[in-house]
Amino acid sequence: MGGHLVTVAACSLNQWALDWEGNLERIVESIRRAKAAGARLRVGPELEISGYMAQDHFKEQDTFLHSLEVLARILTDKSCYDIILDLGLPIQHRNVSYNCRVICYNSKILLIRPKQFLASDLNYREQRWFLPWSKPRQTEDYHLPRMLQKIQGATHVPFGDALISSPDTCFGAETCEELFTPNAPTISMGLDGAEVFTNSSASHWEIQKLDTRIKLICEATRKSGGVYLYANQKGGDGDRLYFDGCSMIIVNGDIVAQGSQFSLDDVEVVTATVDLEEVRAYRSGISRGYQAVTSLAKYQRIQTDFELSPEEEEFDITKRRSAVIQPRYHSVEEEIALAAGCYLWDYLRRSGQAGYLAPLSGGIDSCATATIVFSMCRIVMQAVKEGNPQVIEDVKRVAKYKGENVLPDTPQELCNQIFSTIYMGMATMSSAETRKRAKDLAEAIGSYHIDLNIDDVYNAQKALIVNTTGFDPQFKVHGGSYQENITLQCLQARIRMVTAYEFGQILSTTRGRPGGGSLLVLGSANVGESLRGYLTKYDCSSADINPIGSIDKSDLKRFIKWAVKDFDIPCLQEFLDATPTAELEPITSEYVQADEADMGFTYDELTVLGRLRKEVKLGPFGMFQRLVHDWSADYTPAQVAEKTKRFHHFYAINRHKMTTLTPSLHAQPYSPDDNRFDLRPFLYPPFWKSWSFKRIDAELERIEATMAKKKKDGGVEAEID
Ligand SMILES: *[C@@H]1O[C@H](CO)[C@@H](O)[C@H](O)[C@H]1NC(C)=O
Ligand SMILES: *[C@@H]1O[C@H](CO)[C@@H](O)[C@H](O)[C@H]1NC(C)=O
Ligand SMILES: *[C@@H]1O[C@H](CO)[C@@H](O)[C@H](O)[C@H]1NC(C)=O
Ligand SMILES: CC(=O)N[C@H]1CO[C@H](CO)[C@@H](O)[C@@H]1O
Repeated sequence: MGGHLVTVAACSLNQWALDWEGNLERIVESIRRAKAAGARLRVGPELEISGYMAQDHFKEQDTFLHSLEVLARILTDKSCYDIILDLGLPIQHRNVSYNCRVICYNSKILLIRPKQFLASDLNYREQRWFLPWSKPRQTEDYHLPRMLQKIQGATHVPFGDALISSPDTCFGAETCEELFTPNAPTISMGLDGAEVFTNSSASHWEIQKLDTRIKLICEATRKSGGVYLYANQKGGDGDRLYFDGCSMIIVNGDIVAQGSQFSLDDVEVVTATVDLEEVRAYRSGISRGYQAVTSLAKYQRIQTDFELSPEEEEFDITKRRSAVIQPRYHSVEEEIALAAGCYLWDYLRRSGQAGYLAPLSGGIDSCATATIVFSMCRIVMQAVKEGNPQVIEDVKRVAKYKGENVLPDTPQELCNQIFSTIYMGMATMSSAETRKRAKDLAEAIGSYHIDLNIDDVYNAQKALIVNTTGFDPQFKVHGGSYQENITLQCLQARIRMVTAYEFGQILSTTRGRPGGGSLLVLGSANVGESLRGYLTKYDCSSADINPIGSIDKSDLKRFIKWAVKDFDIPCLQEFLDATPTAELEPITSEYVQADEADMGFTYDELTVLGRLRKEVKLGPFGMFQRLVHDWSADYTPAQVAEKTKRFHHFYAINRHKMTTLTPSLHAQPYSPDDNRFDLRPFLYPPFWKSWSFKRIDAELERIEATMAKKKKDGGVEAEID
C-alpha cells in the first residue's frame, strides 16, 4: 500500500505554431518547474510540440517529422526524468494522421493516445487534418520510427485508447473537445476505475466564456469523482485566437488550483497536492457502484512501476493537500483590456516589428484601439517590474530609443517608444472637437502623435477626375448625386489608409530609432460595422491587425468607461459623450453625419441581428419570425419586417468586404470574419426580390390581418403569433 497524497502539475504554455525550438524550451522549462514543485505527473496543452494553430501544416510530413524529433529531445533529456509526462503532438499511424498524447516516463513511451472526438466547428477544423480514433478501448502496435526505437529499446509501443496503471492509482488522458461531448471519455474511464484524468486543451478566449468552460470541467468529476488536470494553451500562437490559459486542477468537482487567464508568463505551471483517498471516499458515497460493476467499458491497462504517491513521502509533514478555492473571473472590461493587450504584445514581439501605429479619428472605436495599446503597455511594464526575464528581453529589443539595454519606466514612456497615433484631418470636414480629442488622448497615454491634414492629397486626386473628364463631382450636401457623393467619400477614406502605411514605414527613421523598422498599422472597425458593411473597403479599416474587430460597440463603450477610472484617463469620457460619426461629409449648419442614423440600425440592434444570424443560425425569414416577438415592445411587425430586410440587404451587398477584412482578435461568437470563422459566399442574389423576402411579406400580411381582426373582436391590443 503506497501513500495517497499526489502532487500533479497542469501547464499553460505560450506556444507558437512551428516555433520548434521555442516550444521545446517552454516544455522543458515547464517540466523542470513541475518537478521543482514535487509533481509526479505533468500534463501540457494540446499539440504543444508543434503549436496548435499549425493548421494546414498538419498536412506536411515535415510537421510530423519535427514533432517526433522534438519528442526525442524531451525523452532523452535527463532533466525530464522522474516524472510522468503527458505531451501533445501530431503523429501518423499507418499513414493516418492523429492528434495525440504521448504518455512517457524516463525516456520510455508508455502509451500514445490519439484523440477520439475532433473539434471541427466554428474556429476549429481538426477533421481537415486528423482522423478521430474510432476504436474506443482498443490499442494497436505503433511502429516506432528508427530514431525512437533506440531510445525505447523496442520497435513498438501501444497506440490507442487505454489507461495507465501505476502501483497506487490509474489514470487516463483526454483531449479538449472530448470534454464537450455528451458522453465524455471521463465517464467510462472513471467507471472502469481511473482516478486521475488529464485534459489537454487549446481553448480560445471569447468574452465571458470562461464560466461555461469551468462548469463543464467541474461537472466532469462532480458526477463520478476523480482528479482532473486541465492544461490549456495560452497566448496568441500565430492566428486570430487568443488562448486564455487558466489551467486547473479539480478534485471531485471542486477547483483546488487555477492558473491565470491572461498574463505574459510564457510558462505557467499550476500544481496541487491531492488526496486519492478523497476520490475513493467520494465514489463510495455517490450512486456509481452499480454502473461501475455493470459497465461494459473495460480498458486495457498499461503498467508502470512509478508511484504517483510514494510511501516515503507520506511522512513528509510539509506536504499538505491543497484546499478548495473559488474560481476567479474577470469582468468584461478587464477581459478586453487584458486579452487584447496580451494578444497585441505577443503579436508585436513575435512579428519583430518596431511598434504599432493607429489612426485616430476622434471617435470611440479608434480610441478603444489606442486604449488597448496603452493597456498592453501597462501589462508589459507590470511584468518588467515583476522581473519577467522574457518580457524584459523583448522590451529591450522593441523599445530602444533610450539606448540599448535601457528600460522605460512608465507605461506612457513605453507607449511613446512603440506606439504612434495619427490624426488625418480635412480642413473642411473635420471638427475641432475630434481633432482635440485625438490629441488629448495621445497626450494622456504618451503615444507619439501626429496631426496632419490630407486636403492637398485629396484635392490632387480629385483634380485627376476634373482634368481628365472635365466633370467636377460634388458631395450630396452640395447637390451632387449619390455616385458623386460616394466617390468623394471613399477617396478621402482611402487616402487615409495610404497615409497611415506611409507614416508607419517612415516614422522610426524620422525619429531616429536605432535600426529603423516599421510600425504595424492597427485597424479599428468594430463588429457591428463589419456586419452591416458600414466601412469603405481598403480605407483605414484595412490594416495589419485589428484588436477590436470582433468586439461590439456596447462592450467597447463599457471598456472605455471603465478605463476612465481604472487607467486614470479623464479625457476618455469625452469620447463617450460624443455622437459617433465618420466625418466624411462636409459639416453644414443643418447636417452632421451620424453613424447610427446612417446605418439605419443602432449598434445594439446590430448586436442582436449578428447573434441571430451566426449563433442562432437564422436566415431572413426565421429572423423576422423571431424578432416580431422579441422586438414587439419597440416596433410594429411592419417595422420589424423592414429592419430585417434592410439588414439582410446590406449584409448581402457588403459581404464582399469581409473577404479582405483585416485579421482581428477573435472575441465574439458572432464575428463575421469570413476568412476563418464565418464561411459564406460573397456574391449574393438580390435579396429584395428573393424568395425569403416574399415569405416575410406574406407572413407580415397574415400577422397584420390577425391583429386587425383581434382588435376588432376584442378591442384590446392583440398578441402576435
Ligand atoms: C477538455 O477541456 C475542454 C475545454 O477546453 C473541453 O471542451 C473538453 O471537453 C475537455 N475534454 C475532456 C475529455 O474532458
Ligand atoms: C489639373 O489641371 C490644373 C490646371 O491645368 C493643373 O494645375 C493641375 O496640376 C492638374 N492636376 C492634375 C492632378 O492633373
Ligand atoms: C454620401 O455617401 C456616404 C457613403 O456611402 C453615405 O454614408 C452618406 O450617407 C452619403 N450622404 C448623403 C447625404 O446621402
Ligand atoms: C509515413 C508512414 O507512416 N508511412 C507508412 C505508411 O504505411 C506503410 C504500411 O503500414 C508503412 O510501411 C509506412 O512506413
